Amino acid sequence: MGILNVTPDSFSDGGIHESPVAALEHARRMIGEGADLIDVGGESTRPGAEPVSVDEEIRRVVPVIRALRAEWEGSISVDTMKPEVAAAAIDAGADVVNDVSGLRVRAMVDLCRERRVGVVVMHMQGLPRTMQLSPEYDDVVEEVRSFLAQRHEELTGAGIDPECLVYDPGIGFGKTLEHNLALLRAGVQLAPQGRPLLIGLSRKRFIGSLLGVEAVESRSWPTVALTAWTRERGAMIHRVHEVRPNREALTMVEAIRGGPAAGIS
Ligand code: HH2
Repeated sequence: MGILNVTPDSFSDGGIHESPVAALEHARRMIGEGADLIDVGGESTRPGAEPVSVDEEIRRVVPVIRALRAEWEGSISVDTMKPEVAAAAIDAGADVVNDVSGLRVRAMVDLCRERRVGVVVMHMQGLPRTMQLSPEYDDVVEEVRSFLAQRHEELTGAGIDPECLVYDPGIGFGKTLEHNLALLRAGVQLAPQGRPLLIGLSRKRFIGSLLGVEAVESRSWPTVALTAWTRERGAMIHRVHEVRPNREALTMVEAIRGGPAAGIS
């Protein structure tokens, strides 16, 4: 999953793909590098980020999704917590909703059921503006696992097809370094009912904390290493800023595992 942030303030690529033309170019590059899915976001969720209005978020994401859909048949997800934005994105051609709040708003649940889109259900403690102030858990792995299992029951109970659901522990969303490491260690056991696990760790702050580096660019190589490692722990979708090296790492892992890429000569 290639990340396309159409925002002025995202932590890694804020302001770079703000115009629809630049955003489309970047999407094409990521597709050329092997992305199966493009995740379009119009609101930064970095710690401390200010919320964006519905109209502004629609203004940012819809033209990009519409243009990308006109030329590409792959999956397009919209990274939003707002049902109004998700609805406009689906009308423009998105077929997956990536909701970092885990579909807290009932209208989002109804929309995803009615439009029968794919759904990424993520765990987050608190909200982006305050989530990193003092995250606390008794047992982070058990709490995230049981939150996702409970959401699975509730969402399928509300009529969403279980085949549409993908789960994500939400690395860095209301979690300390130790919490993130424990969740990565747990891997696939976090996903309910054998549903696919998505991991988003690309260039995140915990990598900088472990290595003692500030610049986000210094977090790219460790991201690639962790993509390979999380694949071994069962993750099936990897949300990344730089597609090529991560795709290459996955091709290597699949070849060793004897999986889908094994036939490549
Ligand atoms: N992380 C970010 C945003 N959306 N969605 C899922 N499912 N999982 C994640 O881990 C995740 C996500 C944060 O990364 P990024 O989009 O690069 O930054 P920003 O929120 O500042 O735009």
